[in-house]
Amino acid sequence: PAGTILGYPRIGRRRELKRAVEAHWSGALDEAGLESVAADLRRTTRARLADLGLGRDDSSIPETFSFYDQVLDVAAAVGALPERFAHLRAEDGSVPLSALFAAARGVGEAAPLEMTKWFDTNYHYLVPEIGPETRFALSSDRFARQVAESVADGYVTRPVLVGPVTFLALAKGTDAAAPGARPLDRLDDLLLVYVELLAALRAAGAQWVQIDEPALVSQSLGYSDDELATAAARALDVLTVSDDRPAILVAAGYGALSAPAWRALAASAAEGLAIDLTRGGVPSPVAGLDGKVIVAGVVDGRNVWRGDLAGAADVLDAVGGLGAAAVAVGTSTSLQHVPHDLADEPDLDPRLVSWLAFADQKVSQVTTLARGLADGRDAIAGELDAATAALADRRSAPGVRDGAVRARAGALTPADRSRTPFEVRAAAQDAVLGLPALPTTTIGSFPQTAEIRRARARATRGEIDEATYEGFLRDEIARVIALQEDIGLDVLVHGEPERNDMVQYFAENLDGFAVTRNGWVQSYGSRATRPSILWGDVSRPAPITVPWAAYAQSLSAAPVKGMLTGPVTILAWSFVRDDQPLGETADQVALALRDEIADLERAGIAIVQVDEPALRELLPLRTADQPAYLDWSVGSFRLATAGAADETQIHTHLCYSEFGVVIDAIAALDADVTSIEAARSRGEVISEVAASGFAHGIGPGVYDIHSPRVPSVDEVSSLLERAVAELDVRRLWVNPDCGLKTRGYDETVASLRHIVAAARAVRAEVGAGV
Ligand code: THG
Ligand code: ZN
Repeated sequence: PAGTILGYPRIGRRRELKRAVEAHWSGALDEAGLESVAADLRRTTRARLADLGLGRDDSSIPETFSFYDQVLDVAAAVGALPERFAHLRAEDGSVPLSALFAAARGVGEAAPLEMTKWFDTNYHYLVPEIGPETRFALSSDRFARQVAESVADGYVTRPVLVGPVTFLALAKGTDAAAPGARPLDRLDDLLLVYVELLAALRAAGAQWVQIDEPALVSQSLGYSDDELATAAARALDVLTVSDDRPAILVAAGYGALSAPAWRALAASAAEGLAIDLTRGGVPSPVAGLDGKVIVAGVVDGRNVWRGDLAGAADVLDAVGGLGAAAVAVGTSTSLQHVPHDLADEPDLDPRLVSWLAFADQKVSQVTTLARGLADGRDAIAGELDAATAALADRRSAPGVRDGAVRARAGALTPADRSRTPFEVRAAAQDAVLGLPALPTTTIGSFPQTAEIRRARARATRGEIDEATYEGFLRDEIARVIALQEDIGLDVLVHGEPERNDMVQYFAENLDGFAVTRNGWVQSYGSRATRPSILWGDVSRPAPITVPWAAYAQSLSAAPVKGMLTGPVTILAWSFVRDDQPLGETADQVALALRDEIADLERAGIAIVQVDEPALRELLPLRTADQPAYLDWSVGSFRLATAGAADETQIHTHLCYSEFGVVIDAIAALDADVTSIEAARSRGEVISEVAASGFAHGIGPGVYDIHSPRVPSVDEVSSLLERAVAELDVRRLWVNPDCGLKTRGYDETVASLRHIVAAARAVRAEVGAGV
């Protein structure tokens, strides 16, 4: 194929798949109905991609449909779902759709597979559990059926599988694993099933198969570059032995290949290699490329910028010098990380639109560049010039560079990122706040009820006027404040009823951002977000959260926390401009938040929480890149918060418990109090925090809000006792492990009453009084 993409969004332009899957889960749509919606989506996708110029019958169109997750699909196909789901198999041993969904969502006592981030994207996959007891066997014909379906439709498309090395490298070991044993040790056993799977794809009519091996770009999976490269070489040796298979395209997106991986792939008998050329330069020539097609990933699969098309054409020329048998144009990754189509965004400023490319526009860029490869650059001169002109327009457009923002950022000094020593601040804060030992609080959001969502939707549609909507929000805040006082919490929140999404809310209220109407991107399973587009210099036209926080504080004598989202998280969950270093953009957001904190202080708010749940998410995959990231990310948080008075207590919240590499960074944030997840790891993180010497305030989450289960008072007390034993009791806080937005009120109230009771009991035990 002359041009191809490594994958395409699969949720549907209007989230058709989400609706169908959730209808199926609720019992409103039977399995046949769901399968038929899915088949329609696949059919529409193939037709759309052919219309955009990908070949109908030359394997350029990838098949990347998934009901839930591409890693889960492979786990099901190779029979690697954990034993606790074995009883859900069909009589012939195959894995039905119901078992796939059970593994994703849990059923009865059987907990779902864990979910974690797919490389450094905002997509989350389900983590396979692999141990000595895992018996690999071909257990689903779903991949082959999709190939047959496309053939019947008049296409020859390219099935896509997460590759064996990546599948195992992303897996976690089971309890049955011997000490030191790792999932990748099971490679040879797994390969036997891949050989069968490839034969089945061939029999169904596939001429090419794409084997995704992005693990080969990562140093964050617990395997060395050499281990992964050796495993890839072994895998391709085995997979290419038989002729009873499609040609193999090994795809390694999400970054530059390690040198050993590049050599191993080139030396293998795979027929094609797809590489990411948007991060790092063109790799050096190596032996073995002469028999291969290189799919040059010059179109970025994970940002929304139209980009430099002429520059991409230059890179293609350079790839031509590597001596491969052929060069094709590709995307750097699957397009699953970007929205479907700019044509669905009638509200966006046309000038901004002219700088952007969503999935369909990126497919057109690929086919344009492919035409240039085939017919020469002159044939696409018009398109190249138009892209170059759009870039120039973007550079000079109003708002992209704001003199006042730049002057302020340019005048920053290290003093702007540092506060007085923690002990001094802590004493000043204790005097102002007068909190008991083990103060109780929540992370910020209260349940977003159907009523709140309905009111917001009606306000958006103009069915109720602004004053009515604001009145509704004030009543909601008053209700949440009264409830927290009744429960007996020490530090209150206003509950965030005015926010749809903690990032989109700030994007809507800051200059430099645009928000989309239909720009959904799958986050996991049936869930999606609409990332905002950060296109210009960021500034704050007016206070954002202050009126809500001040109103809430006016209702109670207890301190009410101001609630902000931190600069790193705002960047991590948006599409961010690519024309300047992330650190510069982060500092602009930080300055806007710094002003917001100053206004909150003036409004009488004594505690401000600046959440950074994504701090760990943006950590680069390669260790050499990590220190620079931690430097700017921590620096921007400190810039946002260091203007606060000593008496103002700065909190932060992080949504995970894998401290490891980031513990030093968390300490460097210099927040007065940090709340983290601890409940799901049964408090192990408490020991990690203690061992790290972390000496600021810490709120290890005492129960898991991701489940509706109400924790008992005893359970919470024992977690607190463990924390008291290991950490400085003066620094301990008591809170759930995340926001309560997705929970119902019944379980929320019951759980919060239990943690307040547990905190009081443990206070009495340690003699701290109530
Ligand atoms: N906000 C944003 N990005 C995020 C998160 C967030 N990325 C990481 C993490 N949190 C992802 N988690 C979720 C959890 C729930 C949902 C999406 C991502 C979700 N979405 C609704 C859905 O798909 O039905 C739609 C939400 C909406 O209407 O805006 O439930 O918190 N920016
Ligand atoms: Zn959280």
